[in-house]
Amino acid sequence: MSLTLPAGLSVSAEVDKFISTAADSIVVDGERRPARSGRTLESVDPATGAPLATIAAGDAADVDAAVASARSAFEHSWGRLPPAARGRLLLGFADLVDEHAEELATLETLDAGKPLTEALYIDAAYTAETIRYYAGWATKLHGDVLPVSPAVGEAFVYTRREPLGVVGAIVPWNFPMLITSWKIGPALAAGNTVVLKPSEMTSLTAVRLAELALEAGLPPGALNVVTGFGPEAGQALAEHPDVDKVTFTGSTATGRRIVNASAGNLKQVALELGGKSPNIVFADADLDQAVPGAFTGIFLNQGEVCCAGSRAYVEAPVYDEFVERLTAAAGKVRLGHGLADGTDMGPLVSAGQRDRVVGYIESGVAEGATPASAAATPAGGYFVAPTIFTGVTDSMTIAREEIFGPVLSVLRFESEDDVVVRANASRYGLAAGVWTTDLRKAHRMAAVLQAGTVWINAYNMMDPTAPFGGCKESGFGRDLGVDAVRSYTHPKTVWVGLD
Ligand code: TXE
Repeated sequence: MSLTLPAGLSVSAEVDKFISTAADSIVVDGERRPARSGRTLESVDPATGAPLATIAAGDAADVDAAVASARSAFEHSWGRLPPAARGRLLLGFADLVDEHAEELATLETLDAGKPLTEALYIDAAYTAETIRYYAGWATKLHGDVLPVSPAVGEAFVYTRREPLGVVGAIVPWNFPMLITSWKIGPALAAGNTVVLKPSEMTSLTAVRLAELALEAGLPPGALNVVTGFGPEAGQALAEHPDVDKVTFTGSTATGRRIVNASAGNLKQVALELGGKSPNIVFADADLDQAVPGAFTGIFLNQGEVCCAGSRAYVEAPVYDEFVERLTAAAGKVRLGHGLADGTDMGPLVSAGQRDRVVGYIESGVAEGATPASAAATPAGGYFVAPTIFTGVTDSMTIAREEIFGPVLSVLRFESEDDVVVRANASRYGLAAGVWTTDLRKAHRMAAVLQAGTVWINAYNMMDPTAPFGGCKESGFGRDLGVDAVRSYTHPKTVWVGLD
């Protein structure tokens, strides 16, 4: 298939060539292949709605082959390498991601819609950094010598940090390659092998990453990719009896299915799910920081961010000024094709996601809130203008449910005690933001907010060293940081009798 782009836009020959071969998108045993069934699915450019790529629609048979390949690599190649060798190969992989950053970012923009600058400086850059960070951990995972007191005899007891085996990684469409790196970086560094199931809407960069891993010298089978639909390929991976752990980022509804599917062989599960994160602006905040902070907190990546600060709680004395300044900023957003110069915000990922977000905007109006959205939306494509709701109450649907689009509810609060109760009254607990110049208040808030991450006078800051994940129905387990790499290991206890 040859790529159709709006007038004036173009991509490199290598991007065009990669897209034209995308039907061989299943990577097993170091080879790209079509689905065993021969079935395919279509990926679209969400900025135009035009077909983008035909990719393989893998199913349980492809998952079986990929898991067998991963098991073999775990037992015979990747899993047998000394840690330093794994670390060196992962460093080479990270360097190749950097070398191909432009190509990867272009693929991500075409597939997911996000502006190219974001794809380049956030997605591609931090994918490389994450893999590089975990390359370092390959040589730093170790057990302990234990001070035991045996009832009988003498013993020397130590633990070894062992990899789990085969890891199934199921990732979503909002940060396809970045979230992939959050899973494969620590899993591979710890000596596991991986079967990756990208979203059916955004599979291109996963396939390209797997090719780059092979080019870097990772053995066939260390990183396999099965593209396909969630209920087929994803479900088969979550159920597979020879998968030792499944790590998932996506919706809370699918997270529940994965927990059920994991019960067959009692595989380990880590879930990073949805959120409805409060972003709290106190009257003593520096509004020159808080307004742009709340803006990127909700509008980065078109609002398709699991930790988006989608409930802004603003203290009464600064409420009007905050709303006025934020609405003015939102009105200036330039929506457009992610590859076009000057685009601030791209389309949502699919027609379905656009319809879901528009449905939420309609529900907000129907329940009595007032929307403001002044930015112009281009014709064609799945664009939704940044929308700011005032007159929102905590019980409205738009204040309770994850929208996953550029829609913000701004709620007024009167006191610290009031806002803590309201911020925590959510089934989610992924992230929270606090804007204040009062140090003591900031730390009091950080302690009481029910969230996996609390940002103070900041929002959406991430780093490979900083654990990320949630509590309550936002899931359990952590991506990133040392917590993540440890979670892909288990401590094996070794007793040596000394008598
Ligand atoms: O997500 P799914 P969807 C939220 C967001 C969005 C909503 C729906 O609110 O509007 O979810 O998005 C795979 N077994 N988030 O339906 O289904 C699927 O193929 C195994 C928040 O696209 O969770 C994809 O690879 N896997 C979120 C991945 O799960 C299955 C990011 C995520 O898709 C499966 C995305 C199954 N039965 C959506 N069904 C975040 N927290 O970042 C689907 N999948």
